[in-house]
Order: sequence, then C-alpha cells, then structure tokens
Amino acid sequence: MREAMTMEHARSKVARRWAPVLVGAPAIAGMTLAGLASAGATTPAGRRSSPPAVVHESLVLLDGGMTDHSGWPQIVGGKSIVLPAHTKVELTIYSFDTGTAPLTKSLEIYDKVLGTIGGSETINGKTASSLANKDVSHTFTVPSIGLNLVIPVATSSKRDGIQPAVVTATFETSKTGTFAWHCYAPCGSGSDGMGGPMVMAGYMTGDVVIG
Ligand SMILES: [Cu+2]
Repeated sequence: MREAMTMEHARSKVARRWAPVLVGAPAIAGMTLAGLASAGATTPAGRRSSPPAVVHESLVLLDGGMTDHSGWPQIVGGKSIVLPAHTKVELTIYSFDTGTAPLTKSLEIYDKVLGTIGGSETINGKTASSLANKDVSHTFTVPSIGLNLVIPVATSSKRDGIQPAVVTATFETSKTGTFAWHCYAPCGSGSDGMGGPMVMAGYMTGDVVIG
C-alpha cells in the first residue's frame, strides 16, 4: 500500500533516522553545551543536521483485476499524492499490471522519460531513458512540472506469480501547488482506451500536491 507521506511524516521519519546520531556520541559526553554546539558545527555528525538529501516515496499500481472495479487499473492513493516541495524525491512505482497499452501516435512522446535527474529512470534495476512503445503499460505524467515516467508490464509466471515492474526515478520538486497527473497509455475503457479509469480521479489520473 502506498504510504501517505506528508511533510510531517517526512520530518518524523528524518528525526527517527537521525536520532541515533545525536544520542550515540559517547565521545562528547562531558562537553559543555556550547562545546557540543561548536563540535557539531565541524564534525561529520554536525553536517548530518542539514535537510535530507533524498525523500523516498513509493506508489503501487494495480491492474483492473486487483481493484474493486474490474477493468479499472489504479494507482493506490492516486487521488492525492503528497510530495514535499524543494526536495529531491526518489519515487518508486511498483506496477502489478501485466497488460500493455502502447501509446497512440499523438502521445508517443511519452515513451520517453522526462523531467528526472539524469533524464532517466530505472526499470527493474536497469537505467533507461525511454521504453519501446510496444512494452508500455502505463505512464505517470505530471505535465505542469514536466515529469514523465514510463511503466512497463509486470511479468507473470506459474511458478513466481506476478512480479511487479519496478520503476524508480529521482526528481527535484520546486514550486508548491496542486498539479494533475495522468496516465497517457490507453489503458482504460471505450474504443480508444481513454475512458473510464483514465478520467476518474484516483485511478489513472489524480493530483500531485507539492507543499
Ligand atoms: Cu494507465
């Protein structure tokens, strides 16, 4: 399940991760507070009090057979995805959808990764800057911030069951605001695959709230 990550959650996570650094410093026991402060300013432990380098976020994409709405693929929690502003975000998407939905001609540009650091993502651990259109299952696209991640099919076998496709990308959030995300692969209903979940918030579209 997607973890609902708010700024408060992110801060408390950071605090928990850093706490051992602050309490696990027996070498400085006995120093005055002022001494501690000045030591902290110049030691590696002190440097760790700067903001986190990367905030990790993850999303889970289920296919229509797994949701309570058959034929409607869904990014769990996708109605409102909250990300911190002015932060480097490493986003991992686990997709359990084994169906492809190649992009139509006019949307084929979205087989390329856009707006990430390095212009790439990793797909099942391998770096990629695009995906063959025939292998596209979904996209995670936030037009207003120029972000586009391409999501391939999950694999399925009798022995292992469904192995999710794992897409990871790092990008920097800048401006705050609420920005629509879409999947541009025609994975929905209707003759063009662009209906149903494609236009229903919480399935293949929704908001990214950066704040
Ligand atoms: Cu989709």
